[in-house]
Amino acid sequence: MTAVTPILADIAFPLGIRLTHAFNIVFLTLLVRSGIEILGGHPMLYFNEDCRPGSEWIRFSSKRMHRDRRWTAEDEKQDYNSLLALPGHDHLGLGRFWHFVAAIGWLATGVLYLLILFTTDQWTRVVPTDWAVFVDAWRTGLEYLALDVPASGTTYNALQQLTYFLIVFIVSPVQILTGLAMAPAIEGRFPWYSKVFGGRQAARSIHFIAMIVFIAFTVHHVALVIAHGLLDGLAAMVLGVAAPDGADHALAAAVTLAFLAGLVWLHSWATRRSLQRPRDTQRMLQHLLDPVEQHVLMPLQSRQDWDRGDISVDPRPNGRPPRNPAFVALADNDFAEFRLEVSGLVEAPMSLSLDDLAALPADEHVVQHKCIQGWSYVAAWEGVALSALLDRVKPLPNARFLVVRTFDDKWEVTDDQQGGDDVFYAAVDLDLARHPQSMLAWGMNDRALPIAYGGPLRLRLESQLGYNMAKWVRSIELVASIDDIGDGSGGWRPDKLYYSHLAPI
Ligand code: HEM
Ligand code: HEM
Ligand SMILES: Nc1nc2c(c(=O)[nH]1)N[C@H]1C(S)=C(S)[C@@H](COP(=O)(O)O)O[C@H]1N2
Ligand SMILES: [Mo]
Repeated sequence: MTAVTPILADIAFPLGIRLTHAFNIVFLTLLVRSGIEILGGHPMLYFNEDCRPGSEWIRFSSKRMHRDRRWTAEDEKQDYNSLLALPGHDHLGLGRFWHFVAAIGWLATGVLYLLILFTTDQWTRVVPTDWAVFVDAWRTGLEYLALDVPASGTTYNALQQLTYFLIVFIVSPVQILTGLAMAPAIEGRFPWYSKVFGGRQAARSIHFIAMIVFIAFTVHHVALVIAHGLLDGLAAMVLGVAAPDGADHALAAAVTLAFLAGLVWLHSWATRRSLQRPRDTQRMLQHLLDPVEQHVLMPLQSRQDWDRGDISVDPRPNGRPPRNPAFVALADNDFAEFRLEVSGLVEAPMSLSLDDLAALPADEHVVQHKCIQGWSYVAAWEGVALSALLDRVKPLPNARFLVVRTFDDKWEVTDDQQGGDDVFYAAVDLDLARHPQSMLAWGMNDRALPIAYGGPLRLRLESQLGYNMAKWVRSIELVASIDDIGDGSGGWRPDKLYYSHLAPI
């Protein structure tokens, strides 16, 4: 082996590289912790699209509940500790807010990093230009195995260069692409796209595996930095100083400690704020994400058209059927007396029986249902397009939202701190209601809509996550503002569980 040359002797990282390296650590740690929170929403991973209980390849939960049929998907959630998850304690909605805000920051950091790499000669450090790098990496690997610190090449040794290349140019893009493949708006508009990864559930599994790769890389990376000389490494990556002296070492160590302290403070602030002031946190993060979701994701209209052969057998439902007397009496009489009331800011209010609804032009879509928790299934839904209904009631110009109210008293959480005594409702933007695959469904898989899945009438919004697709619909009111509806967050779950009022991702 050749004499060990001082590693990094000739790298003085420019400021841009040093800053993006630091921001990468900030956003990545937020992404991992919030990702773990999301995982807890449905702590099972699959490589199939119907998520049948027992078909997962891995689970992170001790609950085993599919032996009887009284559980619903909500019961499968796992609440993780706040040290692990952001914010922890079963706050899926807030976890997702943090994940998407951090993802935007991480993407911006990545774009900046790539701009710096490729507008200078910095890229030569991380992009191999010669196949010999593989042979060299192998040799370097053997040297590490012999517990030798190998000689560096021009800057990094071949193994370092290859792992940096893989993380930046393979694993990061995979993480972004699989993340987007799980957004219902994108899956709905470009159904072929998530199939590239083998479907939404495979994308979710790959997304998780890539996180493990990130964590493994980071552990290994930091170990190597230490093996190569921690203080030299920090001087290069924190101060941009090559061939540092003792004063540089001290300063680099101090800046690093201050950075780590700031990082810990940020995480604990985000966690405490989320747990102590969830409504404020919801509003704050919603404010940051709304513009992106409104302009980029909400306009995407679902064009799903699955094969009937893909329809899932006996999927898990979510939410327990209402128990209030009004609903029970209607059900006892096969919903003959059921009337859907459509009112509010409309020219022609209506009261429609199931027969009236069935007499309207019928649509059918074979589509995938995606719950915010993570699970999915495929079904055929039959019903009337919301746009066809709206054309009949004629919304007034100032109407902006449909408030869809239900018979659902949420009796199962009435004693809960979530305050479940208010009925379940969903507020739907008029534009979204007019999407071609937004409908009021009265049929499922060629049968009358079963009560378990929202019979006699439920909402379907195929470019969205499932939580606003109100089941057991009772009435629709058109309104100009949702500020005074419920707690003003745009739906029962947004009100009680701090979910986003938009559900395209
Ligand atoms: C642009 C970047 C990213 C986007 C757009 C994104 C998007 C998403 C989405 C949509 C989900 C929810 C999945 C569901 O509905 O079930 C999710 C979950 C998750 N994300 Fe990300 N993500 C990104 C980056 C990352 C990174 C960098 C990590 C970790 C290194 C990460 C770790 C996780 C984990 C652990 C989960 C939960 C479990 C799973 O679905 O695998 N994400 N992400
Ligand atoms: C506190 C944790 C970290 C420390 C102390 C650290 C330190 C360093 C140092 C000293 C270098 C200079 C080159 C070398 O010595 O190999 C470096 C480069 C690099 N680090 Fe980190 N790092 C940390 C976390 C991370 C994380 C979490 C990632 C990404 C997952 C990452 C990705 C990279 C990449 C891609 C380079 C090469 C950058 C370039 O040459 O343009 N680092 N890191
Ligand atoms: N009335 C009512 N509608 C509801 C819910 C609910 O709890 N009550 N849950 C929502 C959620 S979170 C999901 S994922 C879907 C589940 O639909 P499914 O049970 O037909 O699969 O219904 C949505 N509509
Ligand atoms: Mo859901």
